[in-house]
Amino acid sequence: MSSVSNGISRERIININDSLRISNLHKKELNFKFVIIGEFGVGKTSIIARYTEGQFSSTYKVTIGADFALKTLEWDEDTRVNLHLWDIAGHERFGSLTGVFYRHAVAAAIVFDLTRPETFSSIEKWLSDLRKKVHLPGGQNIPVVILANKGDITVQTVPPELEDFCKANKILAWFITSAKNNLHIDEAMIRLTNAAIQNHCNLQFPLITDDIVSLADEAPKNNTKRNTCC
Ligand SMILES: Nc1nc2c(ncn2[C@@H]2O[C@H](COP(=O)(O)OP(=O)(O)OP(=O)(O)O)[C@@H](O)[C@H]2O)c(=O)[nH]1
Ligand SMILES: [Mg+2]
Repeated sequence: MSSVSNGISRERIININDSLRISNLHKKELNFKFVIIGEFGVGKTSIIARYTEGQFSSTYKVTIGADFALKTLEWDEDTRVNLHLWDIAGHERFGSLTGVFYRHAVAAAIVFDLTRPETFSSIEKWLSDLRKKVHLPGGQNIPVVILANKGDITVQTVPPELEDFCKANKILAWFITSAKNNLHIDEAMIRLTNAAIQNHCNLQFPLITDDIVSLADEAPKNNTKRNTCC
């Protein structure tokens, strides 16, 4: 029997890897498309890069059209969740394309920049565009969180109207985030994922195969507590 430096045999490691591979094969996979929207320069791309790659760059590279990133979450023993994160350009010249980019989205994060008050004012415009152009298969609005980004720069106070805006518009939750300091991004994504799983379970979304995004199998709301798949 061959052995490796810590005394565990190579065969045993291969067996453990095989067991993991087999148990992974039995996992139910849920694929959710989330769209990340908001004015240019608020930090959408940076939030996604932080969440998916654990990186931050202070260089601003404008997103053209839309970009895409994948984050896989080992949600529980039986469920893997693949988040298809669509990074939608904030510049107005791409506004006419949003309907195409929103297609099949089951949740959204609207981002504004705490250091640029005008980006908070534009949240209403982004929300109304979203609610006009995308719905859940049952016709309901998709769940939305608001991210008050660049919380590392300013004293962490949000516009006083934010709370009322969220109540009036049935926003799931808001978070002060920082792509630079990795603040509350995981929490926000978990909140959205919980809502997506809950909706998926209630509505029994069909499997979508004509797009990169598919919604498979069956699946339940809370803060950062994880819902289990049904
Ligand atoms: N200090 C700080 N800077 C940030 C943060 N998030 C983004 N930035 C900076 O803000 C600038 C714009 O960030 P992006 O992520 O490119 O903004 P965007 O929303 O994707 O912009 P568009 O692609 O044009 O829609 C970059 O220089 C980032 O480094 C943050 O949390 N804190
Ligand atoms: Mg961008």
